[in-house]
Formats: sequence, structure tokens, C-alpha cells
Amino acid sequence: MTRRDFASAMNPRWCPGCGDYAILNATQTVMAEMGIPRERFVIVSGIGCSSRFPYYMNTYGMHTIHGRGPAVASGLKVARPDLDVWIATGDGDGLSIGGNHLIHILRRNINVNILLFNNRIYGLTKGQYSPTSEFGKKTKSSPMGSPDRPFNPLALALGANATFVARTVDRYMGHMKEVLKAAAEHPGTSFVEILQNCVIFNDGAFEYITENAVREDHDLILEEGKPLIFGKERDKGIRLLKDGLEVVPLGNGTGEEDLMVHDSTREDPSVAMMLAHMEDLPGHTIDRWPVPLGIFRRVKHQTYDAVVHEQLSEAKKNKKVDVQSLLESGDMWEVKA
Ligand SMILES: Cc1ncc(C[n+]2csc(CCOP(=O)(O)OP(=O)(O)O)c2C)c(N)n1
Repeated sequence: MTRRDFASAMNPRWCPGCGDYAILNATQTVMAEMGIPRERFVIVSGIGCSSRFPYYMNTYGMHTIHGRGPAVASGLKVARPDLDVWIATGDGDGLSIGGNHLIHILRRNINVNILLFNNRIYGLTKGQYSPTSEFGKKTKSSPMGSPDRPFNPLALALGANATFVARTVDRYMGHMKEVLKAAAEHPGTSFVEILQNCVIFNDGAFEYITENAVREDHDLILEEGKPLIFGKERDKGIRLLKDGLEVVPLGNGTGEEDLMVHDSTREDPSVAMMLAHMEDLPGHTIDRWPVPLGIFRRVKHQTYDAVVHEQLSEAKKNKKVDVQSLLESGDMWEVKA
């Protein structure tokens, strides 16, 4: 199978240059490489530009109501554990109207993959600020600057005890495919934030990460088992102190052995949380804190769907089902006229 087998006959209705095309391409490629028949995949979405995803995939799909992709996907995965269920959502859809649904699917660890396309704006409704827009951002709905403090999607996911948490970028095709593949292989809810450019309403929002002139100095690629090094000259690193992280220059007595080694399998999410918050720390745009990309946390826990199915088979083994006696069991009372 190839990527083309996963492309539907419909032409995407996204603006020319939208980051969603790259995400579509990466997802189709990864699914083709997984060697699973197309009819075993289901893409569930809510509402938004990103949520048009199911139309463009030659798989099963459901375009549901705003923010409710997780609810529909949860029901589907529990009823049909044989299906490979993916959710496509935006920062508005997933974190605003659907915020509550998102945190509960994450804490339950239902075996689905969530792709959160984060363009830090409402694209479909033409440019209102979203829960990830920066404080003070001027948009159509915040002409004097957004008064909101934004969500950090990865910190939110870690706070909900998500078992797989990662971040990638629409412009980094190779990295995006690697992260999506790892997410697909993870047993449990995988949450992938994809930084995505909206050419019309928030163009260049991630240039401070993706532009060739700055990317090596501003991106920190997390590699399992490797020390955290970044910079054009690979001359900066991250050290783990008792009370936080520190950026250190390499050389002059500080070597790789002094740096933190990336371990996404730590059960304790606090180091992953520090990495997730790194870009919120003061100074990240002025050559101090880089933006980590890659897998922040990957731990194995029982999935909700597996537990439910164990309980179902246990219940079937031990009990004879008699609907009438079930209806007449428990507290009963009679209503007298
Ligand atoms: C109940 C309800 N409230 C509000 C809307 C309007 N609405 C549609 S999409 C959207 C936000 C989309 O933003 P995002 O999830 O960031 O997706 P994008 O379009 O940027 O991909 C909103 C507020 C709606 N369709 N239904």
C-alpha cells in the first residue's frame, strides 16, 4: 500500500499553503506503512478546518459535532476494539469547546491517537483568538489584545496523566512521520500536538521555531537516551538541577556528561512537564530557552477499553443474563394514585 491508497477522491478544501496538507500527507504515508487494511482505520473529527480531515482520507471517518470527537471515538473504540481510531482536532475544537472531553479521554487512556493541529487561531471562523493564542494577541475578537492566558497543550495532556505526549511541526515532514508512527504504535491514548501554520489568519506564528536562520538555535530535538543538545554549533545543552532546568553552554569544563539525558519512559511526569513548560519560561524567543520537539512521555498503562472488555467477559462467564429479573432488582417502589 502507498500513501495514494489512503487519499480520498475529494480535493481538500484548505487554503493553498495550509499546514494541514502536510499533516494529511504524513498521516496517509504512516498509515500505508502500518500494513493495516484501510477499512480498519477510522478518523473522527469535530469542527474546524482541521476537522475536515476525514473527508480526505480513504478510510472510514466521522465528522462529528464541535469538540466531541473524543466522545464519539471513545464509544467507537470500546464497541469495536479491532478498529484503529484516530482523532483530528484543532486548538479551538479540542481545547475550547471540547476541552473537557479531551482531558477525560486522556486520563482514561483509551487506545486512540489524537492529532491536535495547533495554529493558535480559529481558522474556519476566520481568525478569532483561541485557547493557545498568546496573551496580548490582536485578532478580530481581541482587537486590543487577548486578555487570556493560553493553555500549553502538552502540559495539559501531562496534567491529565496522558501516557503518550509528543510535539512535532507541519514543516518537518520526517520528524512528523516518526512521531506519528510512534503514536500509532503506542497502546493507550497518544496525544500529538502538531504546530501548524495558518497562512491566512495566523501566518508565521511558528517562524521563531521553523525559519532556517533560527531553527537550530531554537529547536531542541528530543532523542531517546541522548543528552539534550541544541544550537547551530551543537554547543548548548540542558542541565537538570534540583529545582528546574538550566541552559548551559558546552565547553569550558561543561561537557555532554553534565547534561540531562532524555528518557520519555519516566513514570513520574514532572520532568516531561518541565520540558513542556520550557517555552513558557521567560526569554525563549531571545536565544535562551529552545522549544522541545519529539516524544515527551511514553509510558505503558492498562487501557480503558481493555479493562472494560475484561469486565465484560468476566460478567458473561459468571452471570446468567435475565433482563426481567434485572429490571425487578434493586430498590423498587410502587406509585399509588
Ligand atoms: C457549538 C458551536 N460553537 C461554535 C462554532 C463555531 N466554530 C466552528 S469551528 C470553530 C473553531 C475552529 O478552530 P480550531 O479548532 O482551532 O480549528 P481550525 O479551523 O483553526 O483548524 C468555531 C468556534 C460551531 N460550529 N459550533
